[in-house]
Amino acid sequence: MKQNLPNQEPSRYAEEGYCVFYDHLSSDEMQPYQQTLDGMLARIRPGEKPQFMFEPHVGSRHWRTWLGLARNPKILDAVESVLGPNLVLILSHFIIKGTEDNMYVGWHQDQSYWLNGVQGDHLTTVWMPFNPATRQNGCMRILPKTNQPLLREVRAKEDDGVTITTKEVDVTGETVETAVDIELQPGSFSLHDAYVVHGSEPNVSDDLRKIYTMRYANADTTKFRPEKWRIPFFLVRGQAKNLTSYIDIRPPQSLPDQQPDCLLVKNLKNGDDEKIPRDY
Ligand SMILES: O=C(O)CCC(=O)C(=O)O
Repeated sequence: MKQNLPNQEPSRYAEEGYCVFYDHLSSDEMQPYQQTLDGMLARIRPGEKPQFMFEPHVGSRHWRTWLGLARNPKILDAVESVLGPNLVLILSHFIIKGTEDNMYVGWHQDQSYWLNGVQGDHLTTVWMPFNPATRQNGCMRILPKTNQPLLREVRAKEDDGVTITTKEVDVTGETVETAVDIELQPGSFSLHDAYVVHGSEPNVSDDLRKIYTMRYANADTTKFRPEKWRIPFFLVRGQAKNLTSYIDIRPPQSLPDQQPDCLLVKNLKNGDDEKIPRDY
């Protein structure tokens, strides 16, 4: 199979729709996070699915750890290089693929999932591996330059209880030929635009594929609707003139003492969320 090389230039992010950042965090920096994630995976109960560990920076017992990672200055410098200086953390999610779950991620645009609470053309995802992400274990595949700021027609996909994608888009075989495999070691990460089309194949290796995603918005150009979002927005850097309701975690101030009071946390406490693992 032909291998297309990934873009490493933040200055080409706007055109390509993504960029990789190699070796930004050391193995010493990554290790505590890898250990924390492994503890979370060890607590998964029978019938629970690791790919549904949504919003750990708010809902998990390690929420402060994940909130801390989301404001890591090295990560925010990369995000700032493509979104500008005023940054809001909107979401996070572990996308873990098991060895036998056959989970693939269909071609999609992230923005089509978020319109309810976040609208804007300057949204990005940090896609960060906690073990090597390879073609064999189903690393993300990006279709470069598909990031025109418009939403493509989506095909609603039945929620089969396994997939995380329920809104897929059609792409031609010719476009798929241009796909770039985001193969990365821990310590490296990529950023992808919320309009760029991407997906991934199932994991056919003997080990889990462990990815964390952190999603950010440009605070100036994004329209936020906190009342429609089940977790708080967090200001991580710069200013947020367009956003009145948020939790300010800009370094060097300390992280909140209390787990944020929000719909997600209420649902988890009441057992009203049927997908997120109970004790993640
Ligand atoms: O991790 C993957 O395979 C896909 C990632 C993805 O869809 C996303 O981060 O938006």
